[in-house]
Amino acid sequence: MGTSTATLPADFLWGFATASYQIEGAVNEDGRGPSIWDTFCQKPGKIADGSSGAVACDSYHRTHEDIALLKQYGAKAYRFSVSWSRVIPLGGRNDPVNEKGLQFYVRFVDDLLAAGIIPMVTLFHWDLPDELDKRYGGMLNQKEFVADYANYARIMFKALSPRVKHWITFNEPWCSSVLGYNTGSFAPGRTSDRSKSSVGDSSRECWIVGHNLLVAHGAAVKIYREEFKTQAGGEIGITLNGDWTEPWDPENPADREACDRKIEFAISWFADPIYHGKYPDSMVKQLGDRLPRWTAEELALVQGSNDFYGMNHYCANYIKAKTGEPDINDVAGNLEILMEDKHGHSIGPVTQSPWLRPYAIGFRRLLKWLSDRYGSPKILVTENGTSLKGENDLPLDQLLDDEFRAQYFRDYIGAMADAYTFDKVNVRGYMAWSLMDNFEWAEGYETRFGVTFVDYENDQKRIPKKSGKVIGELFEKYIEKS
Ligand code: PNW
Repeated sequence: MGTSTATLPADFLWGFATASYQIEGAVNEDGRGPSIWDTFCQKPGKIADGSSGAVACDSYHRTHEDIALLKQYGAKAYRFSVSWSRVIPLGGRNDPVNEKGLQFYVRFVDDLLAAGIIPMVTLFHWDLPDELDKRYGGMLNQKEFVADYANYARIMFKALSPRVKHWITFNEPWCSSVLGYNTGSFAPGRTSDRSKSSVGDSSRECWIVGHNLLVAHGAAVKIYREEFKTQAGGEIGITLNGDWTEPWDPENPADREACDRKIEFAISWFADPIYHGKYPDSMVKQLGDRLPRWTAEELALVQGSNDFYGMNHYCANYIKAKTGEPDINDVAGNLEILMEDKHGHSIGPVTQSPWLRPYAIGFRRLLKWLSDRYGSPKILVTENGTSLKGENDLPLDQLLDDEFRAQYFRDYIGAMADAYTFDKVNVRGYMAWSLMDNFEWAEGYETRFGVTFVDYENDQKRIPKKSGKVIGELFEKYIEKS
């Protein structure tokens, strides 16, 4: 819980988040083309339960149910993403636009606004049109990818601006780069590990993809600022993910240094170029010429390209410095990421997600860390939430009474209010992950993150959990009355 005198400002924007491939389903409907996730899910062994987003929450047909939920929870805003291949089935700048797909999002934005809910649109939440991957290597190909993404972004700005005033270019480029091109655990699944993929170079491709995503982000921001922003009075930024770090051995200076290095490799990889015009020294030092160099033209697009900092945050780790030379495929900064410290003390309780153990004070500390490093930017928290160990196996009445998740939100939203009130962090919005249980990528449907239960066996019926109600009560308490 936050300190009792902590508050949040009257205009604080709060609500819930989702992503297209995780909720929409209807993958073959109304002219949608396949994305790299449709293809990836078909490969045996890639998704824990062998599932896919083919039906998911069926939100393509249930936008009214989703809006009703948002209203019921009292949300001011909703963050959702657009499926690029629904709008441009083949993806490219010379490929046809699918008017039916585009109109789906136009109508949805109209319906949200009519319900008094502010839309926040993510242009890219991992579901690249599959054709672009096949045609020219997708995100690996800077020239083609940036031009195609810029074209797609302009189509969406034209269709939805000025009614949409909050834009996110990319969700978690770290995940697209590292999980997609280093570990190979996410689409398109490229890696040097030949037991997982026949193609890929973990030591190089992720750094190229990260670089290209930044340039594409910069190109879209330039278009928005030159052609749409003034009239709309809107804002645009990128969403970065990153966990907090604590030293495995606080007495050891190497572990303490490794804590910052871990955040640099996860977050500053993208945020330093945007706010400081360069990659972090720690990355240049370890990666040498495997890290692309910034050209003047690229930097002109990337530096200064955030109107706000989009922050996805879930958890924390203990960090232990490694001593030898870094592995060629290392992406973390030559360190171990651990759940327990030197004394065997766990950073937080176990959840259904192997990487996620709650540690709310880390949220406050990371907000301060980002604020200090990047000159007090406006921060919008675009995701925060938790899974719950064994939730999927609980009887329904117990599943709906998700006190563990409710407590997570009390602790994390309280920590954020503390950061705003006492550390003067300029945090202005918060979207809980997620509005409802959905397709949790390589984990399939076994892992649930929703504040709403989705009954996949019974017509995707939605039933609110306790945590959905708790979030509204928390913001009612913290937000100052204007
Ligand atoms: C975020 N990790 O992803 C995504 O933006 C969501 O789409 C996703 O559902 C949510 O978090 C919950 O997982 C992450 O392995 C996925 O460290 C995996 C990791 C981090 C973030």
